[in-house]
Amino acid sequence: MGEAAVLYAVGEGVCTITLNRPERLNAFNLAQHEGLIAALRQAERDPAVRCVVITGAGRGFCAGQDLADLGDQPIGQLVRRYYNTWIRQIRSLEKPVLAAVNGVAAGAGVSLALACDLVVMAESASLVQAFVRVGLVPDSGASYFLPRLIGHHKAMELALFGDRLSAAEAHALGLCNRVVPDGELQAAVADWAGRLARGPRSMGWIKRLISRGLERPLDEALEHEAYLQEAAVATADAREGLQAFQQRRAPDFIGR
Ligand code: T3D
Repeated sequence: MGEAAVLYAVGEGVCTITLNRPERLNAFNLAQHEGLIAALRQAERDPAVRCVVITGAGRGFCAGQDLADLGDQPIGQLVRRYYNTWIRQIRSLEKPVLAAVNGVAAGAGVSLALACDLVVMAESASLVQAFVRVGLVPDSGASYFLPRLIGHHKAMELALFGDRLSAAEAHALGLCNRVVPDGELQAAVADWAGRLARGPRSMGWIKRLISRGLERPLDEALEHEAYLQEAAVATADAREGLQAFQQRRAPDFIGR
């Protein structure tokens, strides 16, 4: 049997999901879709997982659809059944998800990174809105994420021309949180992921609130905040946070 298309590892509260088709720059075939969907499901269910990192094996992060292995499903079915599923999983997972963009991301590979809550890019990594280059339209949430993150005109420029955007350019536009030297990506990601994995239960609810922040009126946001604050204050982590503050020590959160 060949190597798994997606690798899954958990250590110290951090689940690392690695797309593992390096010879194709981790482009998606069915095995990789299924592996990613299963990995995200497992990360969601496992209480030991408090933060998720998604990265790619080899020199690429993810080159979008594998253009040499399109399978025989109609394209709409492929998009709805697979791409849309893992995008929704990432957005609804009540744990922070961090994209460690180790190399080039293209097409749906960019959408994969943008769907994550935090994006750290290696200096030599790049983003390509490749859809137009092959006569397609943005999918996997690209038309949703791009204008929200960078506005209509810049989103149109990237989507219409499909030019490669360096990590520095992506950072200047606000498409990633940080750019680090290639050799420091792993350590930088481990540092952030470790901090998130030691965070309180409320992190999942923070994600829920911020993710919906742009979509709804103030009154609805205020009510949802009040509702989730009631849930947060009832957690062991909130009790620990308060006690730690009073005792002038660092809190020891357990994620519940
Ligand atoms: O079913 C559907 O189509 C609907 C879903 C659509 C979602 C999408 O994501 S559509 C967009 C699909 N992706 C692309 O169009 C990207 C195609 N790849 C590229 O444009 C370039 O490879 C990159 C910009 C990503 C990287 O360029 P570069 O010069 O760094 O690498 P390379 O030499 O082009 O690629 C290295 C190898 O990876 C090469 O194989 P080889 O020659 O060494 O055997 C190349 O063929 C392979 N590769 C790269 N991208 C793909 C791929 N193989 C299959 N599918 C790919 N997407």
